[in-house]
Amino acid sequence: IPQGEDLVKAILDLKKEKNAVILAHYYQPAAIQDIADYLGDSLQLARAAKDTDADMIAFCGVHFMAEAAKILNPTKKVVLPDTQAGCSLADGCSGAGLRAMRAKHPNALIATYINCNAETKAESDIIVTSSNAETIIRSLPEDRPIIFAPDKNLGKYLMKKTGREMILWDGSCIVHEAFSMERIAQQMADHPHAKLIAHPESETPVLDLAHFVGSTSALLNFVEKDDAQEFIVATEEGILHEMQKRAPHKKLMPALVFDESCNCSECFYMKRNTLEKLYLCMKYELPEITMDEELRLKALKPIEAMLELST
Ligand code: CIZ
Ligand code: SF4
Repeated sequence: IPQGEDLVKAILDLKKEKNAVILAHYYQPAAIQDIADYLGDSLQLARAAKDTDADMIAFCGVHFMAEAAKILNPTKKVVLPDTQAGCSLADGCSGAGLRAMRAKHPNALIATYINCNAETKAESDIIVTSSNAETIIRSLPEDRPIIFAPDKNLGKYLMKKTGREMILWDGSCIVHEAFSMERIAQQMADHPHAKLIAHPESETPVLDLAHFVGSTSALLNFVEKDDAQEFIVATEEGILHEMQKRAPHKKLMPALVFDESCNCSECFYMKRNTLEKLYLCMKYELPEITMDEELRLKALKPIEAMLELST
């Protein structure tokens, strides 16, 4: 495997040779973000995957996101650097689990966060992301109960925002649950001019402390546009790379976590991807995401329902 600058060049050569596009999530290691053709959050990347005319999509993110790319654009070859790049939310909610929940609440609509695998999507009525969840929940018929899966923290936040009761699946993101309200309160006392901004996958006490709560893209926009010059950021630390590029003169601090030996929260799954593995997956076109067509069509339906409702 080439190293350093040669590695970057080899990846760019492969991209041309194979007419590939590199999509990367904001939580990816900085070197991968820098080489990507398109950087985005889960909703933006799903759209980019749907619209691309490249022959191969090298998806630098976690497994469920690469699956979503395949669901939306099945004629493309979708490869991802490491199939072990999972997600605690996706792993904690199976299609069978949702089916059992539907059996208990037969009249309910199931709204599922995009952080789930294809089987789980296939059992859902509509998919949401953190950018469009509020709008979508508000648009659901008032006379139907709502089951919300798999993130209970986002679910609780949405119930508060929309006033809609929901039956919550008991799942969470290990990265966003790592934040310590006590340590963040101390951090705010130490930096009295800093604004705390948080992703709604964080726990309620952190969200209650925050000056602003929003999706990955909303947090980026907020830091860029807001008058404040200092921010404490309660979401995965990878985002600070792009945030700092967009707001080069602002001071950005990762929010503190329970574990006092760490100074930020990193998604271990997202960080499994490396430039070396990206090179290898493009060269050998493996590991490739494949999907049974019947499952794909079932999983596509609730994603299309979401795309229709979000601008
Ligand atoms: O995986 C995540 O935690 C998030 C917030 C993904 C995304 O881009 O919405
Ligand atoms: Fe999953 Fe959390 Fe990692 Fe996002 S940050 S991929 S929700 S484990």
